[in-house]
Amino acid sequence: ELDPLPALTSNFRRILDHVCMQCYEDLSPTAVEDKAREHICKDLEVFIKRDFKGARLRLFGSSKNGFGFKQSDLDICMTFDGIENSEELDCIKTIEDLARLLRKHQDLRNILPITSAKVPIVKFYHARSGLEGDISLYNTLALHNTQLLASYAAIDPRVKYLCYTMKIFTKICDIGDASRGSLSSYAYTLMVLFFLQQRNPPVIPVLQEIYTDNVKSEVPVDGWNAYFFSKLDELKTYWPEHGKNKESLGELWLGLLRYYTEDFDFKEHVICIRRKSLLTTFKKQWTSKYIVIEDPFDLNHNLGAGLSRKMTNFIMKAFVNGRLVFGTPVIEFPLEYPNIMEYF
Ligand code: 3AT
Ligand code: MG
Repeated sequence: ELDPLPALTSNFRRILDHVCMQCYEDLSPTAVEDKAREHICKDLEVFIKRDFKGARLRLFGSSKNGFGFKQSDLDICMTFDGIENSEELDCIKTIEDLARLLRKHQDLRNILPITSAKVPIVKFYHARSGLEGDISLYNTLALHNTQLLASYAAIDPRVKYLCYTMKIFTKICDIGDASRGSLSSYAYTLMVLFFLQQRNPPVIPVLQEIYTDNVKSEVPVDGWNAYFFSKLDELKTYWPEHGKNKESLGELWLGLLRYYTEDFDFKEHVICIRRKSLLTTFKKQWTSKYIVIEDPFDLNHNLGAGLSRKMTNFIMKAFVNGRLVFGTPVIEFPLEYPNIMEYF
């Protein structure tokens, strides 16, 4: 029932490329800002080591995956040397003790332990940087999925441009906040990666299906296999399609909006980045939801599980509108556009 789109003019193609590129230029942190994030994490680690012997803090999420905004939160994972997993730990007590200690740190405000959630965390505001953050315990799979996303971002520069464009699109359309019933940035990033894997020719491979020695490697983490091919300098040897896709950024961005509004059958298939062949919602027994996104490591986790029917429709409408807006040529790129920071 969608109206056909007119053909892209070469001028409009350039405008689309420019818009996608600008999303990255405007909002990605500088090298100095990246350093500052590392510095805050290290400083907090030194601070908590006074009370928590053997504690380690590591950044993950968009501070590390290559798709961070200047204002993105600091996602920090806490572990202890010599303790393998959180089962050996009283998580709720640790979080409460940690919150008590963090209140004494001079740069931190609004310390808030949340122990009722599935993953207990302490939230904080770092006053000197203006960044919010949270510390979780043994969020080990998230460390691995962060590395997986970072590897995809390193394969082709179009990956990070498109993921930024997608994140900005979802913020502006107000469909990118999992705490308010929509999907997380992480879920939308998986949607971009899946599209790029399914494109013909593909822009990126399926790193979880590339093995160097023909034996299925295993990296066991919390009962799941977190293996993926990470020797990116040897990728060409194992993935001959590398570099075959020559589409421009704008073509891919519009291609993505068209893919999720015209081609992809949400009822039938799962958005799944760990394999090339399509996975059915039937096989997963995930037929009660319309948007189904499988976590690449925790295969029981459907990132769309929390979506209401109403929110699902709202998200799909945003994609339909996006297809129309980005698919209808304009002559000139508006020089005056609303300050994009207002949306964050
Ligand atoms: P922002 O720039 O902060 O919006 P992000 O990628 O850091 O993007 P979040 O802060 O929401 O996203 O999440 C931090 C990391 O936690 C990202 C991912 O490694 C993990 N994560 C987030 N949501 C999920 C989820 N639903 N399932 C599994 N891992 C998740
Ligand atoms: Mg984050």
